[in-house]
Amino acid sequence: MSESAQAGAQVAIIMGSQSDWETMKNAAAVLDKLGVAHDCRIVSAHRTPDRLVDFAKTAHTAGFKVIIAGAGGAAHLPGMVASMTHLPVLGVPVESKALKGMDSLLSIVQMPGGIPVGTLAIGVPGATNAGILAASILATSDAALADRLIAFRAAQTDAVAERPQ
Ligand code: RP5
Repeated sequence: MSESAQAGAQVAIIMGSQSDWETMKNAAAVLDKLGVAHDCRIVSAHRTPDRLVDFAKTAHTAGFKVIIAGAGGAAHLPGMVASMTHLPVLGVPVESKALKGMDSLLSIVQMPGGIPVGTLAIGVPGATNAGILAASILATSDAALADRLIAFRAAQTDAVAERPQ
């Protein structure tokens, strides 16, 4: 990455294509709600391999603490990023048209021992949970964020009706 991270961004949200944004914007949205600065970029393992190497090798010095990587189909992005950084990488399998994201899921989840990618669910729930999980990781050393995360979860609980309407 030649340009520096957005001021104070601790989470990088990267995706293989503009077409992944519909899914990955849900990770950004929940990080916004929790007040976690993030930086969103398109980094393709297949179409922009040099950008991928540059991003992964400089992510730590750029100030990122967690990387969320979403990709679909032959989804090499999260694993390739994880191979080049010690930062935690959360993988989001984007739902593909042909195989409904099963290809993405299996591409991301089956990492060889030694290079972990924390793999979330296919599609929007996975992107949302990747954002929450990134915040949870950061909250282990940020008491104010932990308070916001606890409040977020309490509000979610309170929003569940006792009975169906
Ligand atoms: C992957 O190929 C991307 O992550 C995306 O999910 C999929 C399709 O990309 P586009 O053809 O829409 O650019 O690399």
